[in-house]
Amino acid sequence: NFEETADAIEYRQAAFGLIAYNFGDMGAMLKGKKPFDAAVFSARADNVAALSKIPHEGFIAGSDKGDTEALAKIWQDKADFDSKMTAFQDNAAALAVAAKTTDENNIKQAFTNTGKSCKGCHDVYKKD
Ligand code: ASC
Repeated sequence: NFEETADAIEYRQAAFGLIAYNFGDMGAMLKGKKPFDAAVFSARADNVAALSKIPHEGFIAGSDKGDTEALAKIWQDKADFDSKMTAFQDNAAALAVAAKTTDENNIKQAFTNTGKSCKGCHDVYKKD
């Protein structure tokens, strides 16, 4: 367990930073900003799927106070927040599965679904 809310905030932010790096690189490949490398793409999708399980534990009570963009609304609508986090994890797991195939449409759809999970939660629960 975390000693202080600052530790919980740091923990979840570290995971989100790694998720953003891995997901961003996948997006660069899908958007043609760099060559598509199936092995790298799949490894990054595996990373995102594993990392997606990390942040939730860091959203402890009171950790809307501090160096964070997390809104207090998270703890007011905790059940909805939790279900959005689970949906993100499910989408990320599906993306990791899709990334092991050569079905480009399926990969792109799974990537889009995962990105929507990110944005859907940020729109409601993250400061602008
Ligand atoms: C990213 C990133 C996000 C999401 C979101 C998807 O690469 O840093 O927060 O994708 O923009 O819509």
